[in-house]
Amino acid sequence: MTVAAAVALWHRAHLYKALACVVLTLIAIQYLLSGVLDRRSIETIFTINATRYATNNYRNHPRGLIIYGPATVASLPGNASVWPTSALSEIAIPSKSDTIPTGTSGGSAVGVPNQDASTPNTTDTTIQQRCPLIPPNLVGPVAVSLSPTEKKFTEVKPGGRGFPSNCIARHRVAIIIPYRDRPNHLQALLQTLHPILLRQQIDYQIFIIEQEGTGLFNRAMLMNVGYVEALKERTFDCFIFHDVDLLPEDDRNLYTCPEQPRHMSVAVDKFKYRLPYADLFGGVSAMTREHFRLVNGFSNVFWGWGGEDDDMANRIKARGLHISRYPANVARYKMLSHKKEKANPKRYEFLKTGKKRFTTDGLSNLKYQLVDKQKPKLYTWLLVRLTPPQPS
Ligand code: NGS
Repeated sequence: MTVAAAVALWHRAHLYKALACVVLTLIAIQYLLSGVLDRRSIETIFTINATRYATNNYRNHPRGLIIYGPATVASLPGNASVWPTSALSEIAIPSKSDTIPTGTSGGSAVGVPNQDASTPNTTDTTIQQRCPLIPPNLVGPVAVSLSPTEKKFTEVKPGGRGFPSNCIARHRVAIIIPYRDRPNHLQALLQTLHPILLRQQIDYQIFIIEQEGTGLFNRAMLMNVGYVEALKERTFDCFIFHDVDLLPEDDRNLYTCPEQPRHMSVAVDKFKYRLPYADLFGGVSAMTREHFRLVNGFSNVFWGWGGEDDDMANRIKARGLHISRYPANVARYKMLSHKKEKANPKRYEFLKTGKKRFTTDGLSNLKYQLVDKQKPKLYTWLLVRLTPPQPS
């Protein structure tokens, strides 16, 4: 081969390389543009980022999205006008699935007020618009106060119900709070929660499920009762299970249910705003009505402190679901101080054998008596007598 022929060959090889680069760049641009509104591609991005955070020990980095298991961004809130860029680096786009639920559980078509629950006022025919995907009045971090204030909450209806007055809510949410003997905590939580939920433009109702008597507390069973009793009132499509001692510190932590069960109290001051372990599902968590039924609710066998939330995490995984989370700089909570409760010595044993009981222990064998029910201004209160499940 002559020198000239070799040079020509060399040039041609470079030309092919340059062409390949151009083609790849065009494919990448097209992929990015088409993927921007495509949830699947966002999921891929999230999966990559989640892996990066996990492998780099950034799991609890305040800017890190924490999603364990296959990532989902089903209803991660996202809108550049509301979310600070620090939170938005991985959550930039409202997902298509963060829309009004459809089907039997769902909301109405646009412009048609929903007669069930999302309609602010069924007699008000002037309200025709669904609320925006991203609530416009969020403020971000909120100051939490432990001292009771004299707020009037004129927008809250008896029984602790609220809904937006100028648009049709996208979410019908029951907030279930297992309760006994913590009046100050309850007061502080209600004062914090109502303004946040109103700003989030959710159609919601707060249920306090109080366990009668002084026997061992059964948080899980109370939450099962809350689910059953709330559904007797209205067809809620989302359930938030909320400890009474956790005050939300940021209103961007939306009280809604994404496509996957969501652990909401990711960063708690007691744990220095770090997630203690990957499968934690305690504190505050959100599940759709369907998912909660699918996993047969919580187990009823956990009397005393601990383990029932871990059992729920196991149920979630056993059903092929996974726990999703908002970033730790948004999903922040302050824990109110209280005496440490007596831990259930059997909790690890129950956790180990839990799988055998998933289908027989939960909503399916729940027994209780409703002793009293009242609707004061800020919540719906139910006093219940729990019947321990018979050993199966
Ligand atoms: C774990 C408990 C969970 C509990 C979590 C955080 O150890 O039920 O601590 O608790 N699991 C077991 O005991 C098996 S906290 O300090 O927030 O009350 O939710």
